[in-house]
Amino acid sequence: MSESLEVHGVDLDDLTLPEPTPEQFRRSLLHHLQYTVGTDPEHASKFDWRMALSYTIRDRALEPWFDATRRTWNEDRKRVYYLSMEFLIGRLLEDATINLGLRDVAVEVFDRLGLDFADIADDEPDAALGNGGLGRLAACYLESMATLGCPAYGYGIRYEHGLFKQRFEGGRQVEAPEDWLVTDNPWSFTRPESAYPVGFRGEVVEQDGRQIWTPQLQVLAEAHDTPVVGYGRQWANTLRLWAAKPSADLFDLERFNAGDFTAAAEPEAWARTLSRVLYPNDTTSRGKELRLSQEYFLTSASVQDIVRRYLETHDDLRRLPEYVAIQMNDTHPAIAGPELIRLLVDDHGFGFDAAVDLSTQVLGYTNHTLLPEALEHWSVGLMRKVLPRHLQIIEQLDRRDAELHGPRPEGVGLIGDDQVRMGDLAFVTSHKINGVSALHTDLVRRDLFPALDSLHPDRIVNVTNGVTPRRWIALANPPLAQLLTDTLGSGWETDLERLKGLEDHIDDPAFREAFGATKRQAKERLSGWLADHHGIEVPTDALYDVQVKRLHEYKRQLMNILWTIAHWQRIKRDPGAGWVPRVKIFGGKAAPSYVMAKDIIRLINDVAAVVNADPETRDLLQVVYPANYNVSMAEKLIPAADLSEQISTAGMEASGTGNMKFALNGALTIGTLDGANVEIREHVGADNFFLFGLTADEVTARRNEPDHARTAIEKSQAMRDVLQAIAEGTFSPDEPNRYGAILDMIWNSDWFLVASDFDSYDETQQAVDRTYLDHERWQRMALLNVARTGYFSSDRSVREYMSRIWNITPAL
Ligand code: HBZ
Repeated sequence: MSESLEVHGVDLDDLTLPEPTPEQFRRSLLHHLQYTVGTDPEHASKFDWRMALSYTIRDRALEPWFDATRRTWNEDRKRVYYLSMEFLIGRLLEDATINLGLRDVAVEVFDRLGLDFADIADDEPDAALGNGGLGRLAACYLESMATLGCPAYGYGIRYEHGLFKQRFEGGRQVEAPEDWLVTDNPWSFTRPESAYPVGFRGEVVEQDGRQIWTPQLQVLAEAHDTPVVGYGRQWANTLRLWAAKPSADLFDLERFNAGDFTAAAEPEAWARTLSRVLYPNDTTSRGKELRLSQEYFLTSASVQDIVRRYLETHDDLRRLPEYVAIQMNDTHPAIAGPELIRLLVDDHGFGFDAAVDLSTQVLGYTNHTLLPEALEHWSVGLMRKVLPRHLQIIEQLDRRDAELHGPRPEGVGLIGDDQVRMGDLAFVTSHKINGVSALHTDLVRRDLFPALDSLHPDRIVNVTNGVTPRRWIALANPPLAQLLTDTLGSGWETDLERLKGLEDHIDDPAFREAFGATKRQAKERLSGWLADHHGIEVPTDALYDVQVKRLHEYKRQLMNILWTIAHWQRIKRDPGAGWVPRVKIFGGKAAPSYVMAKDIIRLINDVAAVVNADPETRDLLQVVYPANYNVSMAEKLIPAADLSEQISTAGMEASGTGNMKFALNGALTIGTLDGANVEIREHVGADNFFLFGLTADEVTARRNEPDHARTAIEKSQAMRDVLQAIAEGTFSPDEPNRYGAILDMIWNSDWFLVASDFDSYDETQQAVDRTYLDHERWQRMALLNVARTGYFSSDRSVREYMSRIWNITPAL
């Protein structure tokens, strides 16, 4: 803790709150209920209680927050700036409560009031400011940076509407806007004093050898800060989200006075659209001017804020890399390089080369995908229109690179085919580029940046993803957390490799029984929640087989549902064969314009309707797909899973992070050698992992074989039976041809090799059943998954970023 400090004659230490007794906590809660929320216990709604609780908890977050901020200034520490278009933070109340060490007190106080803490916490809307893995990773890393005492800011956009809400109508996905900000957000502090102008379009003119950019449009980026408290309340960082506001001169008074009210308000409306909605695509977002403008809006405001903060206590920008590390979460903020160069050259008088060197030392770039459609490209024309000065800088960078490195092979360079390649731009303006799993990083080197890698062989490094055990064990799975604490003592939360200690207890039947009980409790919690919130009844004594993630062909939810059909057909042929009862659980959203993914959703729901209504199989197989999968649903599903489906076509899933959450909660993985599955399997041991399918190299080879799909289908009786049932309209009797597009794709193209991997998947699923019947064996395998996956804590990942990329030492 820092020394006492006096400001305006107030000793700041006098303002700090002591650790609350239950009585103090209760008083504070009731005080907020009355004086902040404006109601009394007699009339308070769940919302009122949740707000009062949030303010009570938030009060306790402020001390570590101020303290960490003050320490960082006083000790003149280096800071990390994590730039991301997405922060999928979910709910904050319970997470903050746990990290502040107040969960027990809060539960007790609510008990005494005759209320249920969990029920109140469940009232909070999810902050769904992200699509999937990339956004959730940013949230886990923020939490780990705070826990480790790494001074850091997350910079993002305060979308008014986060990821759309999903519901099903006749099995089809229907999207509705999400509106998390409609009710007050108790976690956010508006900072009107931290507002920056961000310019767009306009012209660049040369004056005395300098380029002067006069934007045609200007908006204001206004800061909204959320404290991110680390576990153990020793440190807290800031998530700063930018909201777009029209700047005063955007309103066209002249037009207004001339009576053209709508036109006068147009620029103002445009400004607000910048922070209106999150793009719901987890792959393509190409070509959209609004998306490019959003990316620049985030990046420019953040870079201005970073430079302003540095210059408050330093005057020599040449020393920026000693104090600032900026991490770009994929290429979405890759305009940060040109923006920093622009500020250094145009506003601070740097030469171009010096500005490039400096920027490169500051910046790092994390790649999350190899999918060609996900690699960002912006047309030169659009870039010239929206960011004319930045295009000049990119062209200058491209020429400089060509001069430095001589003639370049075809396809190399920042600009080609009239497109700006954002990956290459991010690469040349960063000192480190990282992939997110060992396999992915190898493929980034080999397939994505082979030329740049040979020019800069030390730049590409690996940092395998991780997840925070505070949210994904302590919060999501309290019974397991309690068992860990009882067995290992406290401390595993911040030193997850201690889970290894569980192996010492694996031969103790009582311990295994206690472990099994945590899974049972999680299943009971889940089945209660499914009944209450989705009207779905599921048995608790079945194998829970879960695939939850964005809908994408490469993730192969299709293969999973096809196998489900095969399994159903088999049960029907021989109902008495001693089947393991299974609940197949699906969850996830499809990008609204992704037709094939939406077809797959509909097929899953159609299969569910038929299978669940079948009296012959009902007790042995159920298919459920609760709508609107999000972070808080994940917190309920993952602890209850026995089997984790990680079945992407090898070489296509950069890492996966759900795979880690499941293993840490004692689910066994059925998976391909893809992304971090490879490392999970190495850690848990091949015997404790259900491996199937082609390897990444085999996938490449197989795709070159003509008719690979047809050949595979012809070899597989099971696959043919399934496809025939679909073609006959078994699952869409009123419209037998409903799945014609899927069938045509499987027979004739099958880029994702569903047919090629089907039999291997099928055999492995049967091995899953056999193993599950051996209760003790399954229990041991599950335990070993928990014990051996401590490596996948995001604390380990963040430490690697700190040492390999950011060159920063934590303050704790
Ligand atoms: O990032 C995911 C990867 O698919 C997954 O394998 C990895 O574990 C995770 C974290 O590293 N990628 C995404 O989630 N990507 C996006 O959500 C995305 C969002 C907007 C885009 C492109 C991609 O324009």
